[in-house]
Amino acid sequence: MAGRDKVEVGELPGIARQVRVDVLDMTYRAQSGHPGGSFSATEALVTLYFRHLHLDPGNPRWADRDRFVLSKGHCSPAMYAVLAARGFFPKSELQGFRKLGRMLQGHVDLKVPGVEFSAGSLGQGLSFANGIALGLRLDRKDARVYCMMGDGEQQEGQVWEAAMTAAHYKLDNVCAIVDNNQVSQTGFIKDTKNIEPLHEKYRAFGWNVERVNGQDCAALDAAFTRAAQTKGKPTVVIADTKKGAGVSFMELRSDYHGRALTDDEMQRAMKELGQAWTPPAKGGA
Ligand SMILES: Cc1ncc(C[n+]2csc(CCOP(=O)(O)OP(=O)(O)O)c2C)c(N)n1
Repeated sequence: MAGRDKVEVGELPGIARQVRVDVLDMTYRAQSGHPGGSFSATEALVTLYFRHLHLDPGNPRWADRDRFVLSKGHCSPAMYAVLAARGFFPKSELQGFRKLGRMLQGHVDLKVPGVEFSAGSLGQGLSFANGIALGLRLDRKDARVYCMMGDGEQQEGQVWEAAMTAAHYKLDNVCAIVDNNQVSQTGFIKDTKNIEPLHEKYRAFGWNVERVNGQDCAALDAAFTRAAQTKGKPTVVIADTKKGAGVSFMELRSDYHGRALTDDEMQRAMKELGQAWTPPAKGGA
C-alpha cells in the first residue's frame, strides 16, 4: 500500500501511536533492538516525515529531496516504521527486522530506501549532514538537511566540531534535532557527563536554537517551520523528551535502551497503546 503524504498536525499523534506499536512488535519479534530511544524520537520523526520533508517515496534518490540523517542509528525501529508508513517499502518488511539476510538491520544503513546515512558509531551524523548541505549549496538547490542526534551523543567531541563547521559556513539549510530524552545507555546523562545548558552551548556556537516539548507534535511542527525561515545560521531543535515515552513503565528507564519487552511487558505496553496483543504460541513456526 502506498504511504500517506502530508497530513494535518492533529493526525500526527495517531500516526505516532501506530509507530510505537510497530516498534514494540519489531523488537519483540527480533528479541533485540532499541525501543526506548525510538519512543522518545517518535513525535519528531512523524512530524518531519508527514509535514516537513520533501520526499518522493517512489523515487528515494530524487535529486531535489530533503535529506534526513539519523545519527543515533540504533533507533532504527522508529525510523523504519515511519519509512514504511510513508510508503518507502512494504510494511511487511518490518517483520524481518534484525533477521539475517533481511533488509532492515539493527542500525540504519544505505541499503534501505529512504535512508541517507549508514549509522552506528555515534557522533558522525552532523558532519555528514554538513557535507550534504554544502553540496546542495554548490548545486544551488533549495533542499534542506535534517540530522537527529541523541543527548548522550552530545558527549562526542565530533558533534562540536561539526557544530562549529555548520555555523562557520552559515548552513541555514541544516536543522539538527537533539532528542533530549535525559537517559543514555546506562543511566541519566546528568550523572554520567552533564550536557546542559544545551541551548546556551549551541547559541554560543552560533546556532539558532529552538527548545520545545519533543513529544508535542504541534510544538515541533512550529519549530521546524521557524527553522526553515531562519537565514544565515543553522538551527537546532532541542526536543525535550523522555526515553521510553508513550508507555508509562518504560519512561526514563535505561533498562529499555536496548532490549525487547518480555511477554508480560508486551501485554501491558500494548494495552496502554490501545492495541490487542497475545503472545505467539511457543514452539510454533
Ligand atoms: C562512538 C560510539 N560509542 C558508543 C556507542 C554505543 N552506544 C550505542 S547507543 C549508546 C547510548 C546513546 O545515548 P543517546 O545518544 O542518549 O541515545 P538514546 O537515548 O536516544 O538512545 C551508546 C553509548 C556507539 N554506538 N558509538
